Amino acid sequence: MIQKLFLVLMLFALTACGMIPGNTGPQTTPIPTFTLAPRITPAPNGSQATVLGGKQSGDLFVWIYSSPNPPIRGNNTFEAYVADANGQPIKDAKVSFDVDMTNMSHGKNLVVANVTGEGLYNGNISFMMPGPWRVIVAINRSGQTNSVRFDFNVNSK
Ligand SMILES: [Cu+2]
Repeated sequence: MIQKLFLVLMLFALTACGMIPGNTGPQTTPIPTFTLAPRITPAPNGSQATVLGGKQSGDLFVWIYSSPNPPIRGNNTFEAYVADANGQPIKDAKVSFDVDMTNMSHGKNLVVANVTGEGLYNGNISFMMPGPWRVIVAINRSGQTNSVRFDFNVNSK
């Protein structure tokens, strides 16, 4: 009886969130690890945050930083550092963060990042609940877009 009530409550909670996920198993997505190319310097100027992950897309290298790290439910500052294959910062891109959970959808949430210079782009991201989330970083340079996806967990606090 109690179990049944719990199930109903669970369903209600999931439905309230958006949609019922196809896979209800626990989906903990590890923070991606990345082996740095020898000539790339991963430390962006001025950023004190710990790197959340780094990836390559075409001739671009992208690192994201979260403050706090790991990210928490509520407000976080995300920063992307974008460099070319020679380790030179890409300073003139348009960068956005496409934010959603990986086990359910919270709808479209696109954060346009601010250019803060020297290859850094930042934006404020609010995570509605703890659990598995992803941010797709889109980097647009003169009409061409590279997208890099980062999967990570958001803590409750
Ligand atoms: Cu959710």
